[in-house]
Amino acid sequence: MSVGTTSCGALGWVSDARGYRYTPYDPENGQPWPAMPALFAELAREAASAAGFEGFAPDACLINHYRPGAGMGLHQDRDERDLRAPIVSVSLGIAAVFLRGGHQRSDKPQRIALAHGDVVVWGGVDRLRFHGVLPLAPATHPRLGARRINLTFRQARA
Ligand code: MD6
Ligand code: FE
Repeated sequence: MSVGTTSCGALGWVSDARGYRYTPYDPENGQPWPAMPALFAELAREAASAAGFEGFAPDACLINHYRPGAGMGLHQDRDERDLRAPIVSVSLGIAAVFLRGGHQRSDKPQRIALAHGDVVVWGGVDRLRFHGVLPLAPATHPRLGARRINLTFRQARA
């Protein structure tokens, strides 16, 4: 089971034969990505600020859609230009187990439960930790049904 991905904001995340990168256009339709709703950007800025990262100004929001059985392998997020900026992650829908690893892929990850409405700020000395999501257990959320949506706000360009 895989994760469905799209984006909003000035830049979106694309993976194809040329690799992984941020682009201003959605390759599926050649159009700019939908604008990032102002309320989303504000929420991300406030969450970053509450965690000690002032002036966060996201230009990309990745939207990942999971069904039960889907998960995400351990990875680092290092394609943003300035790694001093944090990433703000918002989880919606059914619960997930987030894996918070170390700075080596082989470091044993800590398991963190993420529920609807949870916000994680991922920055500073922790910005390059390996992390992932265990395959989701079957469940149904009253608002979103049998799915999880994760929004990650990034400063990709600045
Ligand atoms: C997810 N999140 O929660 C996947 N990356 O579905 C991530 O890969 C992630 O939550 C960077 C920073 C925060 C994250
Ligand atoms: Fe990530």
